[in-house]
Amino acid sequence: MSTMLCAEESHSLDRVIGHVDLDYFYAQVEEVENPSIKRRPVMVCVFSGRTEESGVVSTANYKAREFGVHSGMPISQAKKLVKDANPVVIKMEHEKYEVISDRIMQMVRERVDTLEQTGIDEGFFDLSVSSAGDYQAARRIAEDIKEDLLREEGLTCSIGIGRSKAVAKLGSDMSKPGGLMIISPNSTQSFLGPLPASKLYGVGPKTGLLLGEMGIKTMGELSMANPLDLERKLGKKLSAYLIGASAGADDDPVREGLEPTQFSRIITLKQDTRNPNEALAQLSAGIGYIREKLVSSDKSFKTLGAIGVLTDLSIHTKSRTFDTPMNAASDIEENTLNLFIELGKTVDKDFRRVGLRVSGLANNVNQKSLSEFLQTR
Ligand code: DCP
Ligand code: CA
Ligand code: CA
Repeated sequence: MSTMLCAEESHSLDRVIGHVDLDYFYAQVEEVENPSIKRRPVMVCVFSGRTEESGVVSTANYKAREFGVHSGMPISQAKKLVKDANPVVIKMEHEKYEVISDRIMQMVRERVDTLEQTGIDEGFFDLSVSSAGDYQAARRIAEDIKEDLLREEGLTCSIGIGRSKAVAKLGSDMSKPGGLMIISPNSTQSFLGPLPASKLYGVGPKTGLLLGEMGIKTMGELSMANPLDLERKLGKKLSAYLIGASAGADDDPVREGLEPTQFSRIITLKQDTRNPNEALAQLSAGIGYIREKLVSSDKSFKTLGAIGVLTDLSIHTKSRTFDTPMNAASDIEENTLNLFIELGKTVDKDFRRVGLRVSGLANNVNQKSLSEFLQTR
C-alpha cells in the first residue's frame, strides 16, 4: 500500500493529533547538566530577593514530589518537607531552558506536519499526513521523537496520540512520566467516558466547579448533557466545545504559530575564548541576522539574552529586560557586549559557542493599527 496521501483523501480519514510534554522540565534540564544530583530531591526556584528564602518552587523532580513538593510552593515550606533527604536547590535560569526548548521544538517540528507550541515544554502536533492516518505509523513517529530527544538532549517526555487535541492531551498527562499513550479512534469513546470531566482540556477550576454543581462528574455524562442547561451556565461557545470534546469529537486544528515570539542565533566560535569582545566580533553575523529579522517583521524587543556554551558544553545565560522596546543595531551590540562581560565573570571555562536571543517582541509603533488603517482609507 502506498503511503502517499493526497489532500482530498485526508479529509475522509481520522485525524492523528499528538501532544508532547517534557517531564519535570526545568529540573530535568538541571539533572542532565549535573547527573550526580539525580537521586536527590531537586527544586528549581524563583527567588524574589526579599529575604534569602523568599520565593517559590518553579518545578521539582519526582524525588522531591514524593515529599509533597510542587510548583508554586513557597521555598521555605518545600525545604522543610525535604530537609532530611539531602535536597538540591537551584536558581531558575529561564533563558537556558528557552534555548533547550527551542532546539527540542525544532526537532519535533521536523518530524510532524505542523506543531503548535503551547508552552515552554509542550505542544500539539498534527501527524495526519506523515502517518497517512495510520495509528501504528504514528506510534513509530512518536517513538522516534522520544528516542531522539533522549539521545540528543538526555531528556524524557510524555506523548499522547488521539483523534483530537483534548484526547492527545489526556494521553500525555496520563502516561507521565516518560510514557506514550495511543488512543485509537475506535477506542476513544470508551476511553473518555469514565474519566472525570474536570480533566478535559479547557476545563479550568471554575468550569469544573460549575459542572460539579450540575451533577456532571464524568466525560461520558458531559457528552450527554442537555445543551441548553449547559449553555445557560457556560455560554454557547464553551458548551458546544465541551459536549463535542468530551465525546472525542472536537475538530480544533493544530495551528502553527503565526507571529514569531523570539529570534535567536547561536554560532560556534573559531577558537574557544573567554574574551567578550572577541566573542562579540565573531557573533556579528548573528547580530546582523537578528537585526534583519526585526526589520523585516517590523518588530522591536524588550528582552535581550546572551547565551554561552562552555567547553564542557554547559549552557550559561544572562538576560536583561528593558522598559522600552528597541531594535537599533547599535543598541543590540552595546547591550550584548555588556551581557557577555557580565556572563564572562560568572563562568570558569572558555566559551565554545555563543548566541543571542531577543524576546518580548512588540510591533513597532509607527505601524498603523487596523482601525487607523481603515480610517485613513
Ligand atoms: N513552571 C513554573 N511555574 C509553575 C508551573 C510550571 O515555572 N507554576 C515551569 C517549570 C516547569 C515548566 O514550567 O518545568 C513546565 O511546566 P509543567 O506544568 O509541564 O511541569 P513540569 O514539566 O515541571 O512537570 P511534569 O512532569 O508534571 O510535566
Ligand atoms: Ca512538563
Ligand atoms: Ca507543560
